[in-house]
Amino acid sequence: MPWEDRPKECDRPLWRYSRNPIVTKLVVPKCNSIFNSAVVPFGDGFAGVFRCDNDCRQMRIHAGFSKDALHWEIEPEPLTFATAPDGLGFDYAYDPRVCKIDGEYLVTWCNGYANYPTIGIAKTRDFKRFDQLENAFLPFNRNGVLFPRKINGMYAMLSRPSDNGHTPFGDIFLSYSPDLKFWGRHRLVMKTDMPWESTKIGAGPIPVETSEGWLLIYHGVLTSCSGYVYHFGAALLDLDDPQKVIARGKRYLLAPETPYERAGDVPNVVFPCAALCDAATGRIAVYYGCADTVTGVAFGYINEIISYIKNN
Ligand code: BMA
Repeated sequence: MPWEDRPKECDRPLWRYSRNPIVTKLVVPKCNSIFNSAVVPFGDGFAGVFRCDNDCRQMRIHAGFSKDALHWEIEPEPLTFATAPDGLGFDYAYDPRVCKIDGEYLVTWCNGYANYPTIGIAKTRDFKRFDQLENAFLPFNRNGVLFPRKINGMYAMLSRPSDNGHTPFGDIFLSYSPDLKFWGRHRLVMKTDMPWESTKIGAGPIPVETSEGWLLIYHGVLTSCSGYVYHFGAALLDLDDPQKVIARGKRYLLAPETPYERAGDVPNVVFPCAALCDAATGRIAVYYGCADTVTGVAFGYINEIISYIKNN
């Protein structure tokens, strides 16, 4: 996985790659912006699903491939589905996550159905052919994030019930499914809390399984005089019952700071959607959208993030 050591002057739990942004609109023709995107290890390299808004400002998702997870080749055309449940529309797609589970890759995203946002799901083995499954929930919902293994025999997904607009509220909920088709046993996990996350929160990358619990990195939004400000924070959830929050950081992990996070189509946004981890070294690389325009990556150590959550 990609890596860069912590710069000497940095005393934070995450630090940005010095060559951010790693993906810009130049990789895809007729593109407006590439951000809020998900990557996973694949074969002897990496694959991903990228949010590419086109120059009609339609929101689409595209597959991509990379040898080093920093330089990406992204398919020029949006991904399409080889099969889809009858009657399931596909008006728009954004903010994908990719989860490897039982040898398959499951993609979740904010899926426009009847022009309302909800959680779409598709599966792929090769990032070429995608088969769409049923939407997980009724509208309105966003930020559907699967756990990377079944929990007590069930698929588990975090999500953020919302509205049809820019949603001035939102907490993280957990739902279970025996078959990826029918979802239920919906439970609250976390509500908004500290000022940096006081407007709404939503799950980010696929949770990382650690000996201390599931490490959940999530986005938290503050409403400022000039609009929303997106940060990321972290919490630890119980391994067997992720509805239980073991610890939650009161301080944010990362806030918009650099010019590419401060300025863009939507200023002051850092929006995490994926993480690559190396168990041997404890390293994590978090992929995040910057100002709804480009994609960046930040590095850290999982044990330091866990200590940061517990100590703050
Ligand atoms: C959210 C989503 C994200 C976006 C963010 C900031 O509601 O639409 O895709 O990054 O707003 O604009």
